[in-house]
Order: sequence, then structure tokens, then C-alpha cells
Amino acid sequence: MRLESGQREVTAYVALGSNIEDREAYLEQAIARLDESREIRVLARSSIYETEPVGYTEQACFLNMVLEVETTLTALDLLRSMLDIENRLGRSRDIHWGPRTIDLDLLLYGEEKISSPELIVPHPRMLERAFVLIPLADILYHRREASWEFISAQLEKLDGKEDVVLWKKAQ
Ligand code: GSY
Repeated sequence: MRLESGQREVTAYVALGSNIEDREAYLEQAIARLDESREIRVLARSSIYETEPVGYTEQACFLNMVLEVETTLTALDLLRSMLDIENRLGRSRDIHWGPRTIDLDLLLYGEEKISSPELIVPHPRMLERAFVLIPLADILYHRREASWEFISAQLEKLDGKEDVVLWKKAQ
């Protein structure tokens, strides 16, 4: 898939989570739907991790991963595309923090800092969550990004707080 030409391309990072079976199938369907958009291209994916639920703990374990994407969409339009994919994959919002077929969170959108009623970027809780930082560090490490060192330092602070286990290694 190619991006619509002639427009600014921005690199963004998207976190995915699922804790309703078939968890891996939901992750894969969400990736396929992002990538089939003419304005979004998936550049890299992390390994998949199995993680203990954080927040509301009386629910099943999650599979979590992170994607690096390139997009010509604005941050808000990317968020709306992600919400549309969540809805099409049957995401229900009955219980706040509760079980979900798929959850898509926009972590980073280029270097931008955004604070609007609809969207805050960088994601306000990403540095507190090992289930986000570990897969994000996967991608940044392979890309040798300088920010990998910052993420690793942040992870050391969270050491032992969350159970995050490698479930399927990225190809
Ligand atoms: O914030 C995303 C949904 N979510 C998750 C998650 O993706 N993984 C883990 N381990 N716990 C979570 N709690 C919530 S809410």
C-alpha cells in the first residue's frame, strides 16, 4: 500500500491491546485495517507480549504490542481512524478499563505535543506502563533510535511493577 502523494508524512506510534479471544486475531485484523488505509502505512511491529491487566485487574490477561506507522493523516484524523477500527472490531465501552476485543492508543505523532479535549499526545500514561514501553523499546532498539535509551531508563523505574512476558517474537 502506498501513501497518498504530495502530503507531509509523519511517523507515529500506536499501541494495541486485546484481552478477548481470539486476541491475536484481533491484533492482526487491526493491523490489516490500519495498513489497508491509503493514508497509513505500517512500517514496523514489535513482538507480542502477554501482560497482566493494569487498572481494573479482575479481567483476563492482555496481548499487547506497538506499531510504527507512517501517515499523511493529521493526528486527529489518525485517532478517528483508530476509533473506527475499534468499533468495527466490536470494541464495547460498557466497563471503563474493562475487557476489550481491541484497544488502539496513539502514543506519539512525530514530535508533536497535542492537548485537546479529544486527544493528548504524547499519550499521558505511556511512561507509566511497561506493557507499552517494552514493545515500544523493541521497535526503537531495532531502529537504533536515541530515544530507546530514554525508554529503557524509564522502564528501569517501573521494574517489577507489571508482569509482561514475551508471547510471540516479531519476525
Ligand atoms: O490501556 C489499554 C487497555 N488496558 C490494558 C492493556 O492494554 N494491557 C494491560 N496489561 N492492562 C490494561 N489495562 C487496560 S485498561
